[in-house]
Amino acid sequence: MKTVYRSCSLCEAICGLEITVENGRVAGIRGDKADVFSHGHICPKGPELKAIHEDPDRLRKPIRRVGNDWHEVSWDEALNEVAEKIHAVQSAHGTDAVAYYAGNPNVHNYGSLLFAPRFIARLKTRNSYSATSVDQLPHHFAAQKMFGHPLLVPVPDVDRTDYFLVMGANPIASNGSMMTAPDIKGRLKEIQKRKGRVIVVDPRKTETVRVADEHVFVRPGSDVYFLLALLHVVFERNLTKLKHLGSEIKGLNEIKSMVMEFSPAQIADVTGIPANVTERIALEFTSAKSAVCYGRVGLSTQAFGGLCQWLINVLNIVTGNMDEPGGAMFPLPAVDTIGSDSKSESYGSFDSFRSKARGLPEFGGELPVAALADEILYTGEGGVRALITSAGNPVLSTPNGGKLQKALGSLKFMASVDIYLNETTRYANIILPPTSPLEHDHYDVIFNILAVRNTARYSPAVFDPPEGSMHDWEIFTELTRRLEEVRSGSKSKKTSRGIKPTDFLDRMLKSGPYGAETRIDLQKLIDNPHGIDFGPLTSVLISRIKTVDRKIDLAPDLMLADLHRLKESMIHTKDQIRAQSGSLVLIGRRHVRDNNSWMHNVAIPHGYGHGRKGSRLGTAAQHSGASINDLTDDESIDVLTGNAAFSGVPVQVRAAG
Ligand SMILES: Nc1nc2c(c(=O)[nH]1)N[C@H]1C(S)=C(S)[C@@H](COP(=O)(O)OP(=O)(O)OC[C@H]3O[C@@H](n4cnc5c(=O)[nH]c(N)nc54)[C@H](O)[C@@H]3O)O[C@H]1N2
Ligand SMILES: Nc1nc2c(c(=O)[nH]1)N[C@H]1C(S)=C(S)[C@@H](COP(=O)(O)OP(=O)(O)OC[C@H]3O[C@@H](n4cnc5c(=O)[nH]c(N)nc54)[C@H](O)[C@@H]3O)O[C@H]1N2
Ligand code: SF4
Ligand SMILES: [Mo]
Repeated sequence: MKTVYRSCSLCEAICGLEITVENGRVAGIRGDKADVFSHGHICPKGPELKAIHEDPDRLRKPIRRVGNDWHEVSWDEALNEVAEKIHAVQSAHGTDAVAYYAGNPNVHNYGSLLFAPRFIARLKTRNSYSATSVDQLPHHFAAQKMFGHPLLVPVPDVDRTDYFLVMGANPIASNGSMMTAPDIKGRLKEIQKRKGRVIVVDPRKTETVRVADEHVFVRPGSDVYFLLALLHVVFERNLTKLKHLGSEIKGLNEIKSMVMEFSPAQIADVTGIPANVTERIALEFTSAKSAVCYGRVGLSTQAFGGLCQWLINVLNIVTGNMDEPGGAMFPLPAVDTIGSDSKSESYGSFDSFRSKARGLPEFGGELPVAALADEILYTGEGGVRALITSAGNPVLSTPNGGKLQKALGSLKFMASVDIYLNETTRYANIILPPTSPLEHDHYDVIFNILAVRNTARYSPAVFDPPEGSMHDWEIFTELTRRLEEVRSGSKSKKTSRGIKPTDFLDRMLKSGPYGAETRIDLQKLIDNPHGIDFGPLTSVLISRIKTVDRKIDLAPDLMLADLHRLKESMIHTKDQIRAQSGSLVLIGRRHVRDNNSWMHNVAIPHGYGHGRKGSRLGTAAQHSGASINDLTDDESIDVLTGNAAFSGVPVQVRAAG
């Protein structure tokens, strides 16, 4: 019997787990009480890592599709075929003819996070997509434009705030997002214990609303007006406080004149929020000892998602709550990819090229995934003819999934790196299944950049990888090597097992912000299996700003320009509300036992629709409901950022025949 301590890779809370192993099998998974960050907390999903590991439906060998049948093939054959087909399609139709899609679990897997980028770069394609553009893209967009780096995303300092204004997030079900905070329920209760308040702005009475002090109902998609009106009150009553950021910002006057047009009374019809409520919340926010506004998926997936995330930052800044305890703060992670990033400009590129069919701009080198189906269906020169996916299920997770499904059927070649045969990977010609989450080590490179406390924890593998299996990162390394070989027509002398994720980790830890001070390296993390605590967040923003002039831009040109679209839309919306009173709009949600489109084999109840033909999941999953994304529209995007706008979809409901 042995006990292994590691973080849970299923959601952003990164809870510490205590996993006991007996006779080569998981005997139990509990919360690790000694964990420096999560102190024993877990949710019902954590223990399901055992079920995923043991799930007979989980793929363990590469498989090839012949017609509707799947056959096992050797790794060597499978990897060669993928490399050869990529090369063949690119030779015939150009490098852009091969597209790449990265799904959500990649950010929970440091091997793929660190090694997939090199493969994607070698594909030399403009058709790179990810789940970012159906999720948090507006956060990165606002961060890039205001602070100069897409990952300089502020997180709410929940452990010290006195006033938590939550918009479009349901952390009690999701366990928090762009805010790594294990046991968020406990942390919210602590706010209330110290006489602070939690206010939730949401169209639905959610699980989070139930533990909050106040629920503000908002008409879906109208939050941007509410944010403008809050700022209106702050400026009109001269309540701005800039504190230490006063000399670091620019654009204050532009903001001030712009919000004057949006008074609480003017936006009341559109948002459904009475003027006196908006005014009161603005006053409470500015008079609280500390306050923070936080907006998540419900805000990002709107037609004005980019403006929403921008205005949230502006509100926190002009009320003296940015980079201050209890406000929105910036973590200083032990592996600091922001601090070490010298060319942030290229990482945060925007509109340096556009998608062929719809002319949508790229951000950070990626095109909006809402454009993918059209790129595949584009028959002219430059259309997508082959697709590689990694850890994703865009047929269920992206708008108008039915259209994408049809498009996938028309591809010349598709390959997927995934542990399941799902509604998307079933269109692949080859599926390359990596090791299970318990068979590889892990370090939370991304979530420590978004965490409410500075900590570090290394997760060793629980089991050795089975003979003849491959990790995600090894698959990418091998694909890169073989692609180079077929391209050059000669065997490469390089061995594929050169640098490992741990080499990178050790180096980054040593050169990171705590490397010299606490002599932190991989060995030190191994010696501290419950993690190392570096304490609460500190004011670090000024030293981390990456804009060219080192100023925080409160009023980026692109945001100001997008306000014109907003003003037109406001007139529009008022007409629509009058015309369609009583009609319904569809919004998204999450269930605590869910994980996007997967885990439906092992946990109960977004991402349904497994009843589609060809689904191989268990019958429970197959009968568990329809896909919301069969109803959402791929044409409906936030024009500014390209993020899918699939919350607030007008629908008609009638009795089934
Ligand atoms: N209508 C609507 N649609 C939404 C949303 C919404 O709120 N409403 N939310 C959106 C959001 S926020 C997101 S993030 C997307 C998610 O959308 P996607 O990222 O496209 O889909 P997931 O369901 O997360 O796909 C997970 C896949 O990864 C595989 N997988 C799990 N672990 C690993 C691993 O370690 N390695 C590999 N190679 N594969 C692995 C699983 O088998 C599964 O097939 O959905 C979006 N879609
Ligand atoms: N249990 C579980 N946890 C998860 C996931 C999961 O599938 N299951 N997925 C993970 C992923 S990939 C992500 S990105 C995070 C997301 O984490 P959260 O952002 O917390 O996501 P949701 O729980 O979907 O909460 C979104 C809320 O937005 C509200 N909403 C919808 N439209 C609007 C609107 O127009 N305005 C406002 N104000 N609110 C609106 C919805 O009613 C809902 O309460 O969760 C992660 N954690
Ligand atoms: S809250 Fe998230 S990280 Fe914690 S156990 Fe549940 S799924 Fe895992
Ligand atoms: Mo997500």
